[in-house]
Amino acid sequence: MPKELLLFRISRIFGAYYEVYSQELGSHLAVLKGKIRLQAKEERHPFVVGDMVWAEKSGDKWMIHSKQERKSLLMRKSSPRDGHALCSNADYAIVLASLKDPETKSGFIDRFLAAVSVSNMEPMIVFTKSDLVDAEELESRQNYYRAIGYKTHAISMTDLSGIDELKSIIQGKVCFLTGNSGVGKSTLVNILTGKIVAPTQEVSGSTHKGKHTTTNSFALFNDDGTVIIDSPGIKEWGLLHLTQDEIEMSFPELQRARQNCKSEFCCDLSETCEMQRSMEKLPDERIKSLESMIDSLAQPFRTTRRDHWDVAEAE
Ligand SMILES: Nc1nc2c(ncn2[C@@H]2O[C@H](COP(=O)(O)OP(=O)(O)O)[C@@H](O)[C@H]2O)c(=O)[nH]1
Ligand SMILES: [Mg+2]
Repeated sequence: MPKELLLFRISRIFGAYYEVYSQELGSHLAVLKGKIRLQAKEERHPFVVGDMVWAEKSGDKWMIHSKQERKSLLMRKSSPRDGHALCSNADYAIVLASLKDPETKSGFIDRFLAAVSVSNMEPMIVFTKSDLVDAEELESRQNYYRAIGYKTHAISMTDLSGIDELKSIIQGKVCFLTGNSGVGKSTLVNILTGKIVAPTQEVSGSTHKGKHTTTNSFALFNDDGTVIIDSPGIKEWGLLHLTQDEIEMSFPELQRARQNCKSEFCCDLSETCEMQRSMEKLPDERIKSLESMIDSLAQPFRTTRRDHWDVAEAE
């Protein structure tokens, strides 16, 4: 008699072992069933955190039988051979950005937005540490991204301002969280899940950059159905999995212009070209980001450093 297959979400990956979760059954360790194990060997990213998998119980072991088609997949790629799937099936990809201690560079945010633009997730920019900057500066930064068309939000983990609103925005959604080290990601994850997930660390006083902290990607589950997927702090977001066209189209300003171009492959970048005019209207920092992203496609080794992953605290 065929065994019953039950649906789980992959919450963590430890080599050949998968921690899987379902609201009814809780967390379990599972391994891949023989056939799918062979298939997985062939695939570049056979399973990632966020994947929905069918599993069956065999004795006291859970065996993963198959995976559902992904709704979304977020990647980064820093060298031609080094693509990295960060998570799948998230509704929101949220970048945490702080204006101070440390300052998140706008180029990092733009790279995040480019990666998300091909992921089928909805991007959101959450400014952290609002207690450290004046309200006007924060408002103008938020307006800058809102005008382009992005969702933004501001929070402080010190006085908890903005936290309840953020909780209600993400309620019931699967949310991937990313950001440079030190922006407050671990603190936020603890607040959102009510669990002490990993000890946070002081920002190093001399450099105002975050010290290396915690972990690998993993998903946390709230009773209300909200899923938080935490990821290691990322220093630089490689985009080698995107084409130049995809990078340009990740700029909503340019995407709108493309729609007004005379033909699908117009963009002759002459004076009358809508794309050209839109590019000229981009603020300096957006232009710089765009150029840097496109340059890094041609010279991946020169312009992208290997991404920095936080070192596990336990080590
Ligand atoms: N002033 C202020 N400090 C914060 C805030 N959130 C986090 N921090 C501090 O920033 C440092 C880094 O936080 P952490 O959560 O470890 O950052 P992560 O590296 O992104 O996980 C810690 O010292 C936190 O106490 C905030 O909203 N305001
Ligand atoms: Mg952390």
